[in-house]
Amino acid sequence: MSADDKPAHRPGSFEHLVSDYGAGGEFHQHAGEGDPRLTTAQGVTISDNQNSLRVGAPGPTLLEDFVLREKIFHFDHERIPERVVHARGFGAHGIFECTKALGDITRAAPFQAEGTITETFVRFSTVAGSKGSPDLARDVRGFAVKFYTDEGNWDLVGNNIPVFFIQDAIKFPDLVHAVKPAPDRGFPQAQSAHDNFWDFISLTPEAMNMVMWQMSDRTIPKSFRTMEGFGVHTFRFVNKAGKSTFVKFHWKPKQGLQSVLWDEALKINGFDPDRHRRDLWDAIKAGDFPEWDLGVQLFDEDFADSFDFDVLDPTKIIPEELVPVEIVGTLTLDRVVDNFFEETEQVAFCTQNVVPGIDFTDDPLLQGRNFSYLDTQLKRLGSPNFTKLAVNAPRGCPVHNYQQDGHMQTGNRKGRVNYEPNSWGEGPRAHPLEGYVSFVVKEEGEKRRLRPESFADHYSQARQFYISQTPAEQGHIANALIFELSKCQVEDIRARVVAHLLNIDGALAETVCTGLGLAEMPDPAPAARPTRQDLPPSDALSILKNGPEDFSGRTVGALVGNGVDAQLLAALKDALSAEGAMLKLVAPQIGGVRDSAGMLHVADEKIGGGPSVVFDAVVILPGKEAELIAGHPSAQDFLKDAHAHCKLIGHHGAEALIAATALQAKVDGGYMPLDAASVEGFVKACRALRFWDREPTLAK
Ligand code: HDD
Repeated sequence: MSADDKPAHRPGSFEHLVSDYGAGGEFHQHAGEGDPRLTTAQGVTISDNQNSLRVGAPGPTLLEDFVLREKIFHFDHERIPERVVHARGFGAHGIFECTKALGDITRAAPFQAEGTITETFVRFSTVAGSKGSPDLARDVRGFAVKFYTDEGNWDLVGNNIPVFFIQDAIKFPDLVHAVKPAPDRGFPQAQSAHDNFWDFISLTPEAMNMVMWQMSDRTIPKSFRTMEGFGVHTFRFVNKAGKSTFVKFHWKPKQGLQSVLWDEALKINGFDPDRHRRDLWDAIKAGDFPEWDLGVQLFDEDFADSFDFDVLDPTKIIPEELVPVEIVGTLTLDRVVDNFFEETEQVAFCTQNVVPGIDFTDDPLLQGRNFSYLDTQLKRLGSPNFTKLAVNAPRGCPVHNYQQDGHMQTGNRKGRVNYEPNSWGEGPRAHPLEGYVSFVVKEEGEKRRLRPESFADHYSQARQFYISQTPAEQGHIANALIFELSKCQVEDIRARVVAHLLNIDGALAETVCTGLGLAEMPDPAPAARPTRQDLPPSDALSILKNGPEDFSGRTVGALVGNGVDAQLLAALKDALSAEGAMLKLVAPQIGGVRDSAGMLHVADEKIGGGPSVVFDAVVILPGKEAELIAGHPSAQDFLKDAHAHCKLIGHHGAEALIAATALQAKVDGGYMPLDAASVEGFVKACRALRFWDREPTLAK
């Protein structure tokens, strides 16, 4: 609990509950001396906030009671429409520091000089679930960054996956309808494991690359802090001379990539549906500020012409091996919001928000997005004046224009001039040199509804993604597909997806077909282009090949009992703190345990409230309470889950618990006996995050 989470009054006291009965028998709870006065929205001090104005006791309540009516009226109107997608999200403030100037490539303000600091606001989100849905849903994560640059706001509205399901914005409403709860029954919530989603996907071959990413562990990140972000589309950088360079944006977490396992995700959702938002809040509050490097892939028309795929096709990546990612700056999130609604809920990201030096391309998905975001903000926020809200208003530069009035206007210009040109000698004018100038592109062609042929290869990069994964990751993709398709009730839909998998990887299709118990392998789906077998694997596409270098920022959960070895506990705490990691205690009571030297250690969680799924590694140190802990079902789950989730397990005196969970015969190299001398070795082993060798043994 941080200082500002602590209540002001003494523990156990009722001093802030000053209550009495007035002379007429009225019950009051009121301010103490010096407390700020409670007022109506009109500033009138309220005498009684507990009782409405009545005739007699209990009496009819009077319509005259403006205090009651104003309070209820405002409450009745508190909700605004949630975002049609990305409704569940969490935001934080930060700064972006340029570490490599790009003045020759772009005139965009954040990149003009090394060391330039630009304020930012970031909102992470899931896509499909409603505002109250759990954080660990299998879903794409939004990664939206608002840069308050000196030349206006630039919004980079990306995801944690570098490709998208569809190639044209016209298909977006269908995609979203298909994944959201079915309209007749209103479920399932926050999941893609249902017929409508897979029906749509199985009829949308262009989605297959994204489906591979979606079925990978990318969609169940350990934390927002351990996922990448991508701008997805190809954008343009434009320099002062008007020269354009294509650019793709990448956010690379300094914390390393890390995801959870599907079974963990399911359990975390039950134990702590707010896991990701709590994690970000706690880390920032603790001063452990998460950081991401901003990388750019820069390329020109010649590369675009020679590349195997169309750089305007948002279902394709450009492998880092072909165009390296150059790091040009670092984003640091260092401040939580003061108010969730005012900032996180009301922040309005728009892909159309670009600044001089950044421009769009003809990517048909991006073009459609540029309409959708501005449009949706009016619906959500109810007024075109949403740009005046502090979280949305530009910070580094003045705003001068003749836009006026509208709901909740607070910033109309003073004076009589509200048009341009005028001869009053007042008011802002456009500036042809400093203003935003769209990059000049010659366009020609027939006006038709068409999809370019250069967008036609739907499988080659899906295959490339799949073959870039480690065997463990490939196994997770197969399991995810089997899980999701098993939730589809219509066998034909399952078979249609397997038919697409055949175009990606025969062995994967075989595993999924068997896992589903399909009567027979379907024929491959008709493909507009044959799958290329020659695209080489790319290490950048794997999570496990891009994990953290150390165990910093991670947490070990210690199952402890009274009498826990004092020396061992101290050594463990020291070793973890030297690594930048934390130890959390899970004890029979939240009040804590006394160690072998009689010292009290307050617990972070009670057994049952702190399951091993929320920790990166565990230690079992039951002290004198080995039997009691061994008999506790939640303690057994703690160990069984840590085992099943391939976690490192340090232990001392845990034989009874290991026996109670029948794991004696399965103790492997991921189990490490602990004493004060071996804790450092344990912490080093934890850097691997998982003991993957265990995974193939689990089903046996
Ligand atoms: Fe979108 C929100 C990311 C395609 C229409 N989108 C939204 C957010 C993110 C993305 C991160 C949440 C912003 C926030 O935190 O407030 N969207 C993407 C990416 C896409 C994408 C990376 C593909 C590359 N989106 C996309 C299309 C359309 C939309 C094709 C419509 C044609 N997206 C919206 C929206 C949302 C939105 C309806 C809902 C709430 C909002 O905008 O502010 O306009």
